[in-house]
Amino acid sequence: MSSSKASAVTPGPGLSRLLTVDDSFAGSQNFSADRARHLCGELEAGHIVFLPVPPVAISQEDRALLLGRKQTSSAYHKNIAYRPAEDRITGLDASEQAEADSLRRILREFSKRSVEFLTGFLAPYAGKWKLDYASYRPIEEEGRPARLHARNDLLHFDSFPTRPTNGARIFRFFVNLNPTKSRVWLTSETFEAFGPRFAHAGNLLEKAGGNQLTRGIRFLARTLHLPFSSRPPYDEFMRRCHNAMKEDAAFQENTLKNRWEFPPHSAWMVFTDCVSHAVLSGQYALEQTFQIPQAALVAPQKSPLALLEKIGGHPLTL
Ligand SMILES: O=C(O)CCC(=O)C(=O)O
Ligand SMILES: [Fe+2]
Repeated sequence: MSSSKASAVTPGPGLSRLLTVDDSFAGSQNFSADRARHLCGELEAGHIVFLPVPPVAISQEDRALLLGRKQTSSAYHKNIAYRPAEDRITGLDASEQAEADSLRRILREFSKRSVEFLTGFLAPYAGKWKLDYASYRPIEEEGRPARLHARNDLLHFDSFPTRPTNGARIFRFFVNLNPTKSRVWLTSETFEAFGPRFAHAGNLLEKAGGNQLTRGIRFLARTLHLPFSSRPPYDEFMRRCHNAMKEDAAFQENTLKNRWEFPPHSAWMVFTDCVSHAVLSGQYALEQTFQIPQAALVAPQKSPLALLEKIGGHPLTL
């Protein structure tokens, strides 16, 4: 990287690296087009961009409100999601409605500031992304009970069961709000290193793509502009891959891993569809998700969609 303000740690081929950018808080006027493109390329290849100083301001008052919630809301067990398109929050219990307005305001502002920052920082994506949900994550992740497929302490690539991306990529921006504790992640091999192996094993790609008949029906439906309500084969594959990874105890145990600690007040961003990741511990984080379409990528040929279509030899989107 040409900028003196970034450094990379290289843990090994096929594994995600960490790139530290320590002048991001200075404002997006600092980011040249070359630099933004370079960062997009690193992210798309499965690396983590780490910002020791978060570029998104959150006032002391709002921080206190978010951190104070846990003590006041004993019935609280879930993440809170914010849907920017509807300006709506979900995940609150009936007893928590009194806090709904201030939470919505805080998440709306976080979402807006994340977009403003990333518009300059990752300019190639600006305006082309689909703004997905933001979330507040107030629960301690260590020992958090969850169904196997919902466990985030097991390595996985992200796939949204209810929001298929149809080949667009899942990009996430996190801020650790915890005043004293790091958020701890594991990462392993990237999708490029590991996905194709997985696609071959267990005929996962075959199963996701359907047989020739389903492919034929899908083609016909598309040609005739008929609605065909199946999950796109790409999302079907990514979902199956996500589940299979979590079900595979030997993989979880034996795969090469790197451990990352994101300290209090730091931020990081990652394409979670190609960085195999697990969160081991940490409490109180904010997160904003974006779907980045193929057309906005700087290296679309390296996207999980392109890699899978090359292996499968047929389109995986609808
Ligand atoms: O909350 C985190 O740190 C990451 C959890 C995760 O893997 C996810 O939300 O998909
Ligand atoms: Fe995840």
